[in-house]
Amino acid sequence: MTRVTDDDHRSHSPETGTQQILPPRPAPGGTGAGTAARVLRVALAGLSGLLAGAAALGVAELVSGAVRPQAGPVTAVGGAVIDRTPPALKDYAVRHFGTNDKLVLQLGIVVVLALFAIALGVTALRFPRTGCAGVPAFGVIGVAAAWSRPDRHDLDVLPSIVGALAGTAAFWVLITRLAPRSARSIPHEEASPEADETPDPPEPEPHKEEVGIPTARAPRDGGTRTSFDRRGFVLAAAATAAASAGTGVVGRVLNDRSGAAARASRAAVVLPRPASPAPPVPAGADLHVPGAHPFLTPAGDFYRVDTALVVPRVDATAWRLRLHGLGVPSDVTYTYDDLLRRDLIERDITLTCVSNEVGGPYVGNARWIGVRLADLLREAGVRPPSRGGPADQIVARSVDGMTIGTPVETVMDGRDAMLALGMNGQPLPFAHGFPVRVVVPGLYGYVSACKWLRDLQLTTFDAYDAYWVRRTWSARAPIKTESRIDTPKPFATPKAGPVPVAGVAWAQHRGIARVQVRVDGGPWHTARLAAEDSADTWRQWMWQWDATPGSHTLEVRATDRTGHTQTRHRVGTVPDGATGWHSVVVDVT
Ligand SMILES: Nc1nc2c(c(=O)[nH]1)N[C@H]1C(S)=C(S)[C@@H](COP(=O)(O)O)O[C@H]1N2
Ligand SMILES: [Mo]
Repeated sequence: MTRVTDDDHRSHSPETGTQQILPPRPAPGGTGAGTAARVLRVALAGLSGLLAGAAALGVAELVSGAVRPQAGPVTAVGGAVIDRTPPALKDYAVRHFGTNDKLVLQLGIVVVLALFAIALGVTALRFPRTGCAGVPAFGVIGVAAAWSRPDRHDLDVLPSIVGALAGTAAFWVLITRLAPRSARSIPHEEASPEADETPDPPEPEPHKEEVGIPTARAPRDGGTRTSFDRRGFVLAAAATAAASAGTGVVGRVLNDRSGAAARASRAAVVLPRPASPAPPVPAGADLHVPGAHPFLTPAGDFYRVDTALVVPRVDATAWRLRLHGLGVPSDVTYTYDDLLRRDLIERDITLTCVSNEVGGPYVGNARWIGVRLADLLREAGVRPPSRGGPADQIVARSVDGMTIGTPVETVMDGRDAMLALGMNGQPLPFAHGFPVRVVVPGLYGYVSACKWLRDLQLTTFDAYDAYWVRRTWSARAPIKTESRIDTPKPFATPKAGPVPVAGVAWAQHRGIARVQVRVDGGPWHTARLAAEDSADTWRQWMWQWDATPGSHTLEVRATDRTGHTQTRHRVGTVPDGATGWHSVVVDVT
């Protein structure tokens, strides 16, 4: 250890245990300039922490560009947070932030990180080693998060490790620039007590023993002890900021380019004419009531619910699907072209998320093109349980580690369960599962609609709990009969007289038989139903209301073709979907 002593204040003090770069308190009668310098130094220490954090993230982004976008620390930590989010909170987030929940989560992580980085910087003024050790601690969190993801790759830990190293180095360089001129190095936290012989002089506070990590070789100006290497700090700070921005931008570009092959593979897809086309949508399926949702949901407006902070971009030419498990004599592997060359079916199917609260937006209707899943299963030797098959659950796995369990019986009962390749006439959008996803009419998405599919495994419900089932959601979840008022909107102020009340109702695979509306708890009125496309799609409805001035409550309920009328009983979305009647309060003028 190199021992450096102070020139103008020979250090005679015992180690008191406080290690600091803070200048000693100004002697009585000290100047206000000294105080200002201290404040400045604290601010710059905070800035040092921030810049070091930025450097860590920038470098991590760069490295993730070489690994994969999902490996970036913010994404990894965000993913790990999602994995551990209690169902009620996840549901709350989905509802209140909508599809922005992911942005909110990542911003939250960055804000927390920034606050801690500032705190570390300020801490380092007094405890430089502790402060510096805090930076790698964040790296450890990033590594642990990346390692805990269900879809982890070995190299996923690299961005956090390299980022933390870079951040620590930047932190050290910046913090040491803030050391008082007189203290030409950083104090040692476990300094040796060699200097203990001499008693502690009362004031100024003794200068601490130091190890030889020199600060910038600033000329000994014999100035006050509140001075530090300003020029060195400014240069180091500017360099760190530039390096953070540079690495961050290059990392972004690399991460973007990593999707190029996937984009090219999607652009090259030509969906063939389906062997079994969907019948044309009946003319009367869309009532075109202003303010009501269209019968077919454009892909760009289609709700999106998933745990992916970075949308997986899969190269269809390299994609493989493996089908295996209980009752499958030998594994089968399919390429994208294998599926594309088969007889394809085209169907209109309404998807619904179990997290959709009564009246909520997480439901959409699209025209899907794909391979009938039951055909693939039968060819592979799978029999449904009712025919003596040993597997009652088919577990779909995605490239991002999602697992979704679906009853084999349901997939093979004759409904149009499919491996979808196309949505509304186009290859699947990346956000909706390109190259291949599952669609099963009548089941909530979390038990059927696996996006970015890569593996299908036959097993049993006893043997395996899928992702959301491990998080207290029900293992089996048929979609409940529901209806929604789309117009008028809540707290609308329509004029007295005829007001169209309209919306949608759905009971996929059972079909909607009737929709009723009532005002202020009065008698039920039967709404006019739009033409039915299929039992697997939602159905628009409309009722002409003769509105009278004042505040009114509109309520809707649907009855499906099994004769079941939507229950009034309100339950939340956990564990298997919300129930209750949707109501809207309006103020007629
Ligand atoms: N890989 C993957 N697939 C997934 C999910 C997911 O988080 N990851 N979410 C499921 C849920 S909960 C729903 S409701 C549907 C939503 O499909 P969409 O985003 O195309 O509307 O996708 C399902 N498939
Ligand atoms: Mo969902």
